[in-house]
This record gives sequence, structure tokens and C-alpha cells, in this order.
Amino acid sequence: MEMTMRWYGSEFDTVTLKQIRQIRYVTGIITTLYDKQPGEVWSREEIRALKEEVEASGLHISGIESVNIHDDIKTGKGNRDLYIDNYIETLRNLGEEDIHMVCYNFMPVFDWTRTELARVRPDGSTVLAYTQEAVDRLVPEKMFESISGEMNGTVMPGWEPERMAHVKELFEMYSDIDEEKLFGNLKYFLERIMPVCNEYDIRMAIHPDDPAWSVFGLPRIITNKENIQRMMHMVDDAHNGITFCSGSYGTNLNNDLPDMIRSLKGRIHFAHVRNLKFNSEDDFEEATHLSADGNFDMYEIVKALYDIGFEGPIRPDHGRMIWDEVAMPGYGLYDRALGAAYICGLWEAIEKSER
Ligand code: CS2
Ligand code: MN
Repeated sequence: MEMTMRWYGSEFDTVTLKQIRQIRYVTGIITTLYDKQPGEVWSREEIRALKEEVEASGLHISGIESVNIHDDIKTGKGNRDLYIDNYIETLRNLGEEDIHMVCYNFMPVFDWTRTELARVRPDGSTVLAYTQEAVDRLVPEKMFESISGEMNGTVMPGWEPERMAHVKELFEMYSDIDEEKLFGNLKYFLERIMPVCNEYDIRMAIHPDDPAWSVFGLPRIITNKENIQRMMHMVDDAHNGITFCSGSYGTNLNNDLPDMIRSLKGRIHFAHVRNLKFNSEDDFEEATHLSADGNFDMYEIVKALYDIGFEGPIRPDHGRMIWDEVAMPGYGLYDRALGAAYICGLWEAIEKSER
């Protein structure tokens, strides 16, 4: 594995490349052109400039998170072929610039959903949290409003104000889309992009739906072992793979995370590692990476990645907000740095005990 950290670019991130470099455990950067709208082409020049900036700091780009998918592609409507052509051009440009891993998601309307971005824990740290009761009380149009005050002035991925202004229309677009249609549209997209992925050896890594169930009645498909296996078989190419995100698959306590990892050998191209603490079945909050602080056995998760010979980028996913940091919720420097150190410690211990 290679330890990485997500970075949103100097214009958007409160964390600097210099700070990330000093974590020392981290050698790779996961980044994006954050101001690109879904459907837009990323030019080679833009990609190269990003790459040069990262390399000037002594780090390198280990992959992209995310190249977002236009809603026309997810719904199979309007200009889907045009947007897929654009996506292919972006992939080609990334390949030409020697970038070989792309994370994306196929979640309708919203990316991840949380109902609180700063729930206060007993030690005074704050975390992202989800409670079903709060979702049930809201209409989707109010979702953005209800959390926007907690974004610390940042633009959060998947919650771009330009898109959120059209939530109502977006919901209408999806009104006749069920899980079967969404699967079909994903298949269509993957079949069209596989040739360019093969040509440039670009590993596509779909991010799971978070939480792993339907929110506001929208269909969700990347939620459990059975569905991911369906997705991998329907386009049976090693470049069609997944991001294993423990915090997202883990929202469903029926998902056996180490078992899922073992069954996905060869198709996990990227790993997000974090822990969750459940207060009840439909109320969870993000915990520290430490196993004892949440519901997951982090040793078993990392061990499973080790056992399948995982060589891709791994990153601490969200962290708590600690030490009075003001940053994008989930994406502060301090707690993610602690997470990176913890995962590296587990990895070193596993590696040595296996020798
Ligand atoms: C991320 C996702 O912050 C997060 O929860 O893991 O937003 C992820 O970047 C996207 O779903 C991938 O497209
Ligand atoms: Mn994730």
C-alpha cells in the first residue's frame, strides 16, 4: 500500500502540501480539479499544472478523487453520450499525464449524506454524524440548508452550492430511476470507458454509497458485497474496480468488512480507512481510527488488505476536528495525520509478524 492524503488544491484546502509532506507517513496525494463541474473536460495543461504543483512539494499524485459523473449519465438521459465522450477525453488526458487511478461515485443527487457536521463528543472534538430521525424530518431541498452553516466556509464535495440550488429538478430527473435502471446506466458508462482505461491502464474505483441505504427514496446500488460483485461481473475487466471505504460500507452493520475485502481481491484499487461509532442502528458518528473508539476492528480491516496483497493508495478518510482547527468538516490536518500514523503502525506490525 501507499499512504496518501486527500488534498483539494491550494485554492480550496485549508491544509497545505508542505504540512502534508511533514506528516512523513504520507507520500502520495489524492486530488482533483475541484472547480470542474461534472461533464467538463479536464485538459492536459490543467492536469499537468496540478501535477507540477504537487511534485514541487516533494510529493506526487497517486490518484484522482473524484472525476464526477454528470447526472445525465447516471439517469441515462439528455446528453449522456456527449458527457461520456468528455469523460473519456478526461481519462485520456489523465493517462497521458501518467495518472492511473480514478475514484468516482454513482450516487444520485447527493454524494455522502450526514445530518450533523460538528457533533460534539465528550472530549470536545467534533465529528460528522448521521441520524435517520433527522433525515425523516427534512425535505431534500432543505438538506443543504440544514448543514451549510457547519461547513466552516468551505465548499464540500458533492454539496456544491450550484448543484444544490437545483435539488428539486435533480429529484425530478431521478423520479423514474430505480436500482435496475441505475445498474443499467452504470453498465453503459463502464462499457464505454473501458477501452480508454485499458489503453492507459487506468484503474476505475467506484466509491460506495454513503450511507449504504436509500436516502429520500433515491436508489442506491453500491452498498454491499452482492451488489459490488454484480457490478464487477457485468463489466468483467480488472480496470472496473472499487474504492473500499470502510466508513461507507460500514454504515450497514450487516456488511462484514474484512470478508468483503478478501472477496474483492484484485479489484480494490483504492482504500479509505476510518472507523464509525454506532449509538443505535440509525444513529452513528465518525470516530477516531482507533478500534476501541468505534465499532470496527481496524486491525482486521488492515490485515485483510495486507492479506490480499493490496498495493494501491490508502488514505485515512474523514477525521475529527481537534485542537481548535478550522477546516472542511472531516478534512482537517491533525486527526487525519493521526489516522495515517495509526494505519501505518498497524501495517508495519502486520508485515513484521507475517515474516
Ligand atoms: C468521500 C466521498 O468525503 C467523503 O466521504 O469519501 O465524498 C468521495 O470522495 C466521493 O463519493 C467519491 O466520488
Ligand atoms: Mn470514503
